[in-house]
Amino acid sequence: KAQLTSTVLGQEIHYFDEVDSTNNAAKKLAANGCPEGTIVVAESQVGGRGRLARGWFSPPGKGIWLSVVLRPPFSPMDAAKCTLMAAVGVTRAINSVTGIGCGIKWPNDILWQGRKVVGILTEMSAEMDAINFVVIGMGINVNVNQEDFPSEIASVATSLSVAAGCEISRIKLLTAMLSELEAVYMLAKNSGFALVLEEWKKNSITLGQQVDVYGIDRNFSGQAFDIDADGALLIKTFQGVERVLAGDVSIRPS
Ligand code: BT5
Repeated sequence: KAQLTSTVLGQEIHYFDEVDSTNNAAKKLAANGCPEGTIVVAESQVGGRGRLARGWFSPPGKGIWLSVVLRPPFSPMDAAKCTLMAAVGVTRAINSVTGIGCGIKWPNDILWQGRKVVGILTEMSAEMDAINFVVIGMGINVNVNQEDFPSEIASVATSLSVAAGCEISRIKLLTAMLSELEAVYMLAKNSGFALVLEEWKKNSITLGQQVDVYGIDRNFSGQAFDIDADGALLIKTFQGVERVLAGDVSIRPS
């Protein structure tokens, strides 16, 4: 805690050697009234979660498995933008600590050379028109060896240490993440999401690409060309422009 440069995020820290999911622990704390900026970190997760009940591989000591509790004055409609905001903060931190060039794949992945190094899972509790809390979960493969990934994700996942060719200090990266995420959050709170979304676009590897979209209720293909003010991905198809607020996108190799 002495090394923290953030003033809100990480002022209350819950550290676990092993936990089912840091998001689950953070949601419990948040429901019990913990302050904004509370974080949960774990050496390992035995029930790490992705979106749509998918799993998240979280081996001990090799990653940053982190959840942050925010109580933003945003509307519940802004939840999707919290994921984009987190992606911008994490990208800044990775760039400053490692210097590897990584890019954001809409909506919640950070990739290096086409492989996932970070996944983000945002969960929200809202009543009526107000957010009670948002939990932003971030999984960063920091020092995972390539051969340690389970076979089903070995071809789509990699780590920062593989990318950089050396071990990365988890504490340096964690403190950078907290201060960058805090800065991006302040920016969104004070000036709205426009600048955050601009920065997201600059770091995006999705825009300009041919993509296949696996939406909540339909699948289609087209060219991703922009995100709108809600953070939805805009895609040119033969039928016109489609707008996707939630779903999976795969980028076609060019
Ligand atoms: C995500 O979901 O990418 C969100 C992952 C969020 C994980 C963090 S860790 C801290 C916090 N606590 C939690 O319980 N969760 C959050 P999605 O886009 O649905 O991607 C999930 C898919 O990524 C899986 O189905 C696998 O194919 C792949 N995957 C699983 N573990 C991975 C890993 N360590 N690295 C790269 N890819 C992985």
